[in-house]
Amino acid sequence: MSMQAQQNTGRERRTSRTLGAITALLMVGAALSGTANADTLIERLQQEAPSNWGKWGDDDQIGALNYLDEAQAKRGAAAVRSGRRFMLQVPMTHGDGPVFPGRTPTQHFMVGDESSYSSRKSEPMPGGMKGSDDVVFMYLQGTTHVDALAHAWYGNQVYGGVSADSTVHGHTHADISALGERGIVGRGVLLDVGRHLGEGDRLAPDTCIHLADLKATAEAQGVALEKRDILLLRTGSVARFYDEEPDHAWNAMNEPGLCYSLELLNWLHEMEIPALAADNIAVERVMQEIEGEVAAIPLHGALMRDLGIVITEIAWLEDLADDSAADGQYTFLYVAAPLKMEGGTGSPVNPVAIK
Ligand code: UVW
Repeated sequence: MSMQAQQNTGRERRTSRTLGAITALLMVGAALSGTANADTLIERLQQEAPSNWGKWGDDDQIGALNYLDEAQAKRGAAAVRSGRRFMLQVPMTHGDGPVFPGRTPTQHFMVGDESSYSSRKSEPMPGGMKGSDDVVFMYLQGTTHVDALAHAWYGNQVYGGVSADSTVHGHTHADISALGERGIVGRGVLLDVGRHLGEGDRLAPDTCIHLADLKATAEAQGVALEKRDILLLRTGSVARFYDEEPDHAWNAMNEPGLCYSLELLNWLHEMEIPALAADNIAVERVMQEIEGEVAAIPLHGALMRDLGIVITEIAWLEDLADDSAADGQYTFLYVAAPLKMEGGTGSPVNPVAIK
């Protein structure tokens, strides 16, 4: 088979898997809207759940990042012992890498390189210097990324109670640039749930992570969780993608992740957790059964829209986890700077953990 034919076959396979995943989501959406139009499952569930709307004023756009003040930056810095650094982004690779079904991986194109000069399309600059240029086309969620608080909502309102019309043609409220102005800096804690509760060192597909699992993992690691900690949840899922599914359209539907519960939401609220990051596609399980009904990414609504908790997805936690298992230190200074993409739904990010 020619390379072109192989590429076409691969593309067709990916397209059909992507369409399958989207169809599954649409079917779930149709089922939900068919049964519960103005009163969806997530709306009903969230009536009992905690909310941070109004806590930092009517115009607030950064939610629980308000908790991350100077004192929290100093608390994070106090966790640094050796100075070892861990970069938590997955590689950005042309046409490859884990993305949510329906999104395409990063496309990277060279605009100018040595071939521009050897083909005489360009001339060196006066004095002889040469240079390269390139462009990317990518989903802002197409690699390790931070989501804007208004990126996910239910009903007609986004974070803070602002109309969902504010999302049209670019977010005018709670976009990613608001988080980019603030940055995410504080004490990070790795909860290696995969290593402590998984098979081998990874959680099996379809595993729900509950509050009790987070607490059991912290206890097994000998780490005391404190108010305003930034929590990094390792499932082993991104590593599984690279080991077992080099095709970008991974089976995101049955990835392990957090599962919705009021108990979890109340705990996150009481602990004033500002941000969560995970090595899976959605932090939570994509499809969840709650009270006999199916919901897709319900925690996106509960965390971002209602609590203003900032989430980071597709994080690379393997090196940090190995190092932490070796030295028993699961706390560190965590620093992540989303890009100031005005009106954007999210931002690629390369978070840094410094131990
Ligand atoms: C999904 O969970 C769909 O990913 P994101 O939050 O990046 O949109």
